[in-house]
Amino acid sequence: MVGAGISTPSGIPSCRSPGTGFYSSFQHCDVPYPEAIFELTFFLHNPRPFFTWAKKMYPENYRPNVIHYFLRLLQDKGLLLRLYTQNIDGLERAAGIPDSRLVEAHGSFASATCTVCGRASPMEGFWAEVMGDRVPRCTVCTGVVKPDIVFFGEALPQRFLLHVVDFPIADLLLILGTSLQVEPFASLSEAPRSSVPRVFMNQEAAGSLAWRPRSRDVLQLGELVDGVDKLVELLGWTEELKDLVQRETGQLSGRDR
Ligand code: CNA
Ligand code: ZN
Repeated sequence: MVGAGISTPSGIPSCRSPGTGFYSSFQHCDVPYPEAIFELTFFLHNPRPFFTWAKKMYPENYRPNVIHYFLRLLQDKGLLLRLYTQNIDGLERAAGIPDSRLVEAHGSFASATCTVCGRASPMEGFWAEVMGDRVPRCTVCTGVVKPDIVFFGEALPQRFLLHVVDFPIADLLLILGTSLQVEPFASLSEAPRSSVPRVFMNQEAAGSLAWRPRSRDVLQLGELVDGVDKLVELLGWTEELKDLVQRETGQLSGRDR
């Protein structure tokens, strides 16, 4: 299970970091309260603040970091049953986690849909509008187009239900970079069998791991990159991860040229 904290080393602020979190960046915008930019009623009334933020999420702006590649290494070694992410930045996919292993629980910017007629909207046109500071509109009915990220009160994607089959058979749960405040995602932390170790790496303790700890829990508090480095070293994978990062980041920058 991962959250916004795994992407802060890629330069994407998490929600609640005081001063730098993206909720604080909306204090001066035309929004009644920061979370409103992810509420459907507010979005339909005034989509501009959302798209001002969405512009910063343009996929080319960010690259996966060592934490994403650690998850990729788990996948390459056949150890990753599933990756449940709350992030909508698409960096797990960019790091090479295949669709079949990924549950983007809060959706992603990979696709977008008209809020009026429900037609899928081509993404090139969508980004051209967003990057040009215009609200993207449906070419058929002129309705506002919304990326398929899950707003407050919206249903999670069908794939989220995979947790029903995954969690009972997992033999380790890694929880990285999340404040475990958003439901129903947060409650997945309680879904593994009670004998299954949960390894939580985050700046601070949070959620059920703070208020209902289990005897086999491992908490690695502090900077996430340091925590992941430490685990990778204990596993003897330091060189392998370094090679993977070099190979992949080389390819990504090669693609830019
Ligand atoms: P959150 O509530 O912002 O919590 C993030 C957690 O990560 C906090 O406890 C931070 O202290 C911790 N953290 C941040 N950086 C580090 C670091 N470098 N080392 C250690 N700990 C760190 O975010 P959640 O994911 O828990 O909340 C769920 C929301 C946030 C989801 O709906 C996301 O869609 C949404 N979000 C996503 C992104 C993204 O896609 N990258 C960015 C911001 C918010
Ligand atoms: Zn339409």
